Amino acid sequence: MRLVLATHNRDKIQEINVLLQELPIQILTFEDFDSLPEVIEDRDTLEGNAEKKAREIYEETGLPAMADDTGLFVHALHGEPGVYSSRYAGENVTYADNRHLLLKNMEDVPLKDRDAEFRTIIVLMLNEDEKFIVEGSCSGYIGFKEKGTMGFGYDPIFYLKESGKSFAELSLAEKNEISHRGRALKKIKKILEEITKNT
Ligand code: ITT
Repeated sequence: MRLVLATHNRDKIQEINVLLQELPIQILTFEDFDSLPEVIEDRDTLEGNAEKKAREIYEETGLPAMADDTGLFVHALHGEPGVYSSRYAGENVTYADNRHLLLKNMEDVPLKDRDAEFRTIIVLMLNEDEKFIVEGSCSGYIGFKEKGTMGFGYDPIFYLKESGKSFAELSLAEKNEISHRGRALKKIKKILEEITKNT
């Protein structure tokens, strides 16, 4: 079975590849195609955007496609940046720009009110009639400064309550074990195991 990852985000691809590597599946990315269209994420929910990405890439390639849409929901900011996490500081910004704006907007928020949650929705589109939707989330809080050098995106400012470590202080395997994406991917892995068992 071949599966196309409907994402241009190399950091996500790395996390997904590690978790699904044991499956008898050939994972393809945008690099395996001459050109895959950039899907415009114009829906106002994670599910809407994940569905759109998976569907457009499925229609373009004719192959099963899987898309992940993720957001960081900060309670003190009424759920911001949420669905707009990749463009929080504007269009064409860096991960660091987004983190700096978030830290600035949280400047006066005391530790007890800094709770946040990562949420991921993954849509797996096998064909026109078969679609699976799973979710995964991870709770933590926004620190006062960046810590750690691993991971990507908001990882250096997202801290876990139990250990006080930021996601950027965890190895890829440690992050995958407890993260929003790791949790969603474990559900997808079960589905794919069933599918490949019967083919
Ligand atoms: P695709 O749509 O091409 O998959 P994207 O980077 O636009 O890539 P999302 O909209 O799902 O992906 O992600 C929004 C942003 O949230 C992303 O750009 C990162 O800044 C951040 N993000 C996503 N997953 C993350 C993670 O596991 N750790 C830290 N930040 C993450």
